Amino acid sequence: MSQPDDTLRNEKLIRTKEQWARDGRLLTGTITAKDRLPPGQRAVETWPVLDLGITPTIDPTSWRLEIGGLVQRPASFDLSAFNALPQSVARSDIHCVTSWSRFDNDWQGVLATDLLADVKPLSKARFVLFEAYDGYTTNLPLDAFSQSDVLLATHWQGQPLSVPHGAPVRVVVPQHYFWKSAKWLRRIQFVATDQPGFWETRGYHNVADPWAEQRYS
Ligand SMILES: Nc1nc2c(c(=O)[nH]1)N[C@H]1C(S)=C(S)[C@@H](COP(=O)(O)O)O[C@H]1N2
Ligand SMILES: [Mo]
Repeated sequence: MSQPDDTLRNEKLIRTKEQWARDGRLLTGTITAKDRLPPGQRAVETWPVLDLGITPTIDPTSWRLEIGGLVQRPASFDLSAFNALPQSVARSDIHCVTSWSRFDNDWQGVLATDLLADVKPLSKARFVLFEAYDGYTTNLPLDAFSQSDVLLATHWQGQPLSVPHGAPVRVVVPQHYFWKSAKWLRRIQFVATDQPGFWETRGYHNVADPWAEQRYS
């Protein structure tokens, strides 16, 4: 075995690295955005508006949220009945399939778990379909809708949701791409068989896990 030839060592590079170690270079002591960004995403500060281009006009007095299908207690909430459900806050990140993510959104509204306790899905119910006032639809397994961070939101960062972002009530499903989070929510149907929604029938992934980069089917 031959000895390493010390004269070939890059002394300059070694000195530089030793200096970096003394300086603590690249140590920031902070968790970087990268740890919170799913693959292919970039963080944004502003909150973009994305939809089909139709912003429905919703009269608050005639607004209803219909809960139907495979539930023990179907419901038609008007705004005051909806607001009488238990209120919660939850902080989460938004991941949009168009590659932006927005961290630390403070939502207020009704947790999906609290709604489920009220309407009591039957054991046959396996999926939920969301229908919105602009005609948009999207679908989720009941298991995904039952996560503790899912809510029907009325407020964002302490303020009532704006109409372009889905007022009076939108869905927020943080662990999925944001197209699963229906704005201007009108109806939730509990069903036994999955039924792909607007984007799910147009080439988008049915599951939509951003960490697995399930953008397209
Ligand atoms: N009712 C309704 N909900 C919707 C949509 C829509 O067109 N109509 N677009 C979806 C898509 S593709 C995205 S990315 C998010 C955008 O929500 P934002 O405009 O509040 O950012 O809403 C989702 N929910
Ligand atoms: Mo989207």
